[in-house]
Amino acid sequence: MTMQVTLLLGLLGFVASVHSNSQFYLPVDCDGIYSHNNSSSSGVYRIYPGGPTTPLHVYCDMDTDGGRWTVFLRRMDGTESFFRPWKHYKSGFGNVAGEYWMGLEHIFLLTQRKENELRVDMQDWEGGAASAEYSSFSIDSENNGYALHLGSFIGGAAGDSLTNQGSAKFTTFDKDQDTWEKNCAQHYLGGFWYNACHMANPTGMYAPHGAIGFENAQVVWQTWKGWNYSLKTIAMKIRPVVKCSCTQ
Ligand SMILES: [Ca+2]
Repeated sequence: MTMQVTLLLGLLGFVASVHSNSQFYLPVDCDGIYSHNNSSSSGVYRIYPGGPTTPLHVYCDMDTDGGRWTVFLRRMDGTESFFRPWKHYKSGFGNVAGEYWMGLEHIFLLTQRKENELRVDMQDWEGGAASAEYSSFSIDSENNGYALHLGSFIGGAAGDSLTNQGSAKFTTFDKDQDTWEKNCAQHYLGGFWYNACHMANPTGMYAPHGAIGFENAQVVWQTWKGWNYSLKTIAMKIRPVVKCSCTQ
């Protein structure tokens, strides 16, 4: 009897909270959060790219160039290891308030739902910052190697280091889908869309610039800082493309 009452009260409480809270909604991405409340600030939010039963915590960038960005990769202080196996890159790892990888399965679900654009923001160790922007970004399912489909480079002072890898499948040290005779992830210490192998290595070894001797295995964006420079921060983020309904 007591249990039934408790359950009933709990249920009533739930119904009341849903009822009194007009903000009860299930955003698919950070764009959905922004659409619901355009004064939302950058930070960690819960989204539902896989449906109502599978919430996912992500970092939303609500500041850069109009905001609405769902961040799927963030490096900022070296606290997280990115030299990880396939299953980790598939499901995601890290701390969404700090360094993390969202997970290929989640990225796949997000990019299947809407047409997205890609922005890559990065900082060096001297106070400089730059970005690279691409018109579209999506990936295939695991059955097709989570192959990347990258649109055109549309701007940003960092330059275009990603078109080179724009149709690559994803490779980790324990799953070689690159076009090199060896394994790019083993050699360059990350997990990424490598071909043979890269001009961009955002998941490479994190270190203060100059702290490690070997080129290319660091956090590289070649067209901005060259092969032998490990970036201080890098973030990869997507948002739905806004279709222009204006008349020409
Ligand atoms: Ca290979």
